[in-house]
Amino acid sequence: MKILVTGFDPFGGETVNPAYEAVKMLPEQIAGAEIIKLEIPTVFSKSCLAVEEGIQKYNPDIVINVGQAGGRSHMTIEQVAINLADARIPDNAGEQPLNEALQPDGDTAYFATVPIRAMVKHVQEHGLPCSISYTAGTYVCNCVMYNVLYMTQKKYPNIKAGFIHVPFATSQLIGKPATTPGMSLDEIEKSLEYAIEAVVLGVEEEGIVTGQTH
Ligand code: PCA
Repeated sequence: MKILVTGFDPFGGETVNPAYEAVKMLPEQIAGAEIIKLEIPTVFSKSCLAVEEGIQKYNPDIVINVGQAGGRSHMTIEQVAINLADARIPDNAGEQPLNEALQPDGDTAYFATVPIRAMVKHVQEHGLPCSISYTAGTYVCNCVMYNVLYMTQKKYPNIKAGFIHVPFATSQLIGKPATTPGMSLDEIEKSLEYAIEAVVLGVEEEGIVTGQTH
């Protein structure tokens, strides 16, 4: 089994992106699956093309894209991507789409096709916090998650895909308000590793209680 794992480059004034920093730290194999690592640009028009180039080059069975969600306290596995680009800040190329559809002929939303509840459970069972998120935002991460799911449905039906958001790394908290949450890169990397391991091992996901009341 081959798994393509991508991480974004730094954006929004940060000098690192914990997503790619943690992806770089992943082992070459997880539970016997080959891990292929790729950095992609935080640019609406380029990020998905970079993922597709990776798909064509490496022919993976699974694609996991990883991005930074500053302000979240732990790793979150995204359930849904929506057909909307609405950028609060310009991306790394100065692009700032406002209230635009990502794909005029795409579905309103797509769900991740990896077993997200099994991933959450497996990370938690290793003593690290992890939960499902029901919004990947409306910026470049949602754009990548949406377009990868659109693309796999239309062109690469055998590929399963999912998106993971990670919190700020501890080093990024310097100069931010004292209440800003973050995790060490080691913890972020381990969380990612267990999430991926759950997919490879086919961890059972029946009967796991998740969800939110607000
Ligand atoms: N996080 C941003 C884009 C790149 C990244 O790492 C997001 O959540 O949209």
